[in-house]
Amino acid sequence: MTDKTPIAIIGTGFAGLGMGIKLKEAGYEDFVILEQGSDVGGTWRDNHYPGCACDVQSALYSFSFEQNPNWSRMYAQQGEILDYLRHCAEKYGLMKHIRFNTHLATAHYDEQRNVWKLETADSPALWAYMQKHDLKPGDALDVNDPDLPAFEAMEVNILVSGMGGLSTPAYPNIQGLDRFRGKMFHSQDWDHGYDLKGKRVAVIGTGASAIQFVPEVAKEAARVDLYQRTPPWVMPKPDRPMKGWEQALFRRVPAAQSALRNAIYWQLESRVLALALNPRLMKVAELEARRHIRKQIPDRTLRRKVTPDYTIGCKRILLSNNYYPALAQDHVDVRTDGIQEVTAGGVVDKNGVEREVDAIIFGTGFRAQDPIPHGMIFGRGNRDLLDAWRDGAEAYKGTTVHGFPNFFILVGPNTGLGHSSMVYMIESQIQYVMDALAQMRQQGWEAVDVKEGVQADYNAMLQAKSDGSVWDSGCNSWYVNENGKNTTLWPSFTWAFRQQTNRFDAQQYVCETSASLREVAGEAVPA
Ligand code: N01
Repeated sequence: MTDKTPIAIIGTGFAGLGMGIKLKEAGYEDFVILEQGSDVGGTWRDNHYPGCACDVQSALYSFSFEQNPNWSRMYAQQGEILDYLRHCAEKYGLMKHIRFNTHLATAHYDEQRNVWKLETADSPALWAYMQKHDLKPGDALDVNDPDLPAFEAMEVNILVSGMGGLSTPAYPNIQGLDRFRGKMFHSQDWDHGYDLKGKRVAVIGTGASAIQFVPEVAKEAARVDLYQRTPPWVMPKPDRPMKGWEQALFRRVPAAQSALRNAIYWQLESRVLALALNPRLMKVAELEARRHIRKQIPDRTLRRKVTPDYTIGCKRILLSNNYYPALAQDHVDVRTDGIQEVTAGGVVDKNGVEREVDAIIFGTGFRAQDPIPHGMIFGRGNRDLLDAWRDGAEAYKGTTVHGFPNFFILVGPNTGLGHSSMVYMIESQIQYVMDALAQMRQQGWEAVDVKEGVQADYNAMLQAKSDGSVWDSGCNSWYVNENGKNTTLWPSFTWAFRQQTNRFDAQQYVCETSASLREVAGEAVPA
């Protein structure tokens, strides 16, 4: 690897921007960030539904090296987090590296030349094409279709994915959805131009997104039918505006904000004792969640409907002070009979009762099990990453995948968290990638590919750790795949992940120099 290693990063969320910032800090200038949108921000740009906010305290849900003394609340709302990310991109000089409106269509690893060959498309043109052909994000593209917008080619040595694990919306497979003549949209594609005032609205899903937007929809709509398949456990959200004197203190004494950050970190981290090590301890949290229901919902029938029957923590624990009060209103109904079909004008439940609605909003989450679309990333032997992941996504330290050299996945398999800040995990992974790049440069390695057995052993260890944890306690969640394999969550303390990723462990990789690569290609190697 030379000093001028061309690197491509995909995405400008916390992961992509954080990676760019650390590259610049280390003196790398020759890198590009591909961004399919026209602004930075990743999930915090794409999710802008009413009520969208973070459920991790902002003092922790932010870069350790760029603390923000001006957070207006303990838990910032979407707009403020997006502004923070814009500020980071500007402050650290990343804007000139970002190619906006550029969608990565395919990435093929060229084994002979040790480069990733990328094809990108102009995203507005591509989205117009997808709309015309009724394709959804994540659907495979027919590269032979002459209608498909032209792709541009580029080559890089290192490819870093900052695409995130929860970016492709999941739509329910309900009969008749295509017949519906009213308005339909997913929480991630909120149509702010659609006026909900006085409308009859069906909401499908009761996850982290829905519990934030349902209270806002209920303020406007004439009626809300909330179709709940599984109730979530919801705890009180200890949110409040930050006080003027606190912000002034954080500005003048940054160590005070670091102290708050540390306190939050260790408080959240202590939950791992129950989540991962001894789920019986979750009873304490369950008692608090039950108290929350009793306090906020007077009606016994509704209380019963919203009370889960699985161990708290098995699915993500949600935080809200206004979700239950929203459900307790007369014009909001929690429907638990399931959906049989959708008609042109409404939703039919499994008892055959049809309820007319003007709009259906999907709070049905994301395709967490296939976070990277099929047909996008091709490693050695032209193998599609999703084929390598047929039995469930897996990586080594959540970051590298055997057969996909020089490809690093931020927010990769088993790096997700149910209890703390993803920014902490992202920073850990970035440190690992930076050390990999430094060692590649020092040693003259052109390709690093994690050994197959190393990846297998690592994943066996992860699954063993997940067994017996709360995530393994029998509920249905996006954390595990249909075979019960934990493909998404880091099943331990986050500081343990940081220890693992502190240094790039080259001995676990096949590291190739140009000479050995040329040998592989059958070329004569000069003495
Ligand atoms: O999605 P979800 P989300 N028929 O997958 C239901 C992050 N996040 O967008 O539980 C009927 O949690 C499904 O039902 P069930 C966070 O990591 C973070 O809400 O599968 N219902 C469930 O109720 C979160 O975990 C923040 O039975 C169907 C819901 O849809 C992740 O994003 C804020 C259905 C999906 O819930 C995803 O959250 C928001 C069907 N066919 C989100 N299919 C922060 O604050 C699905 N459902 C950081």
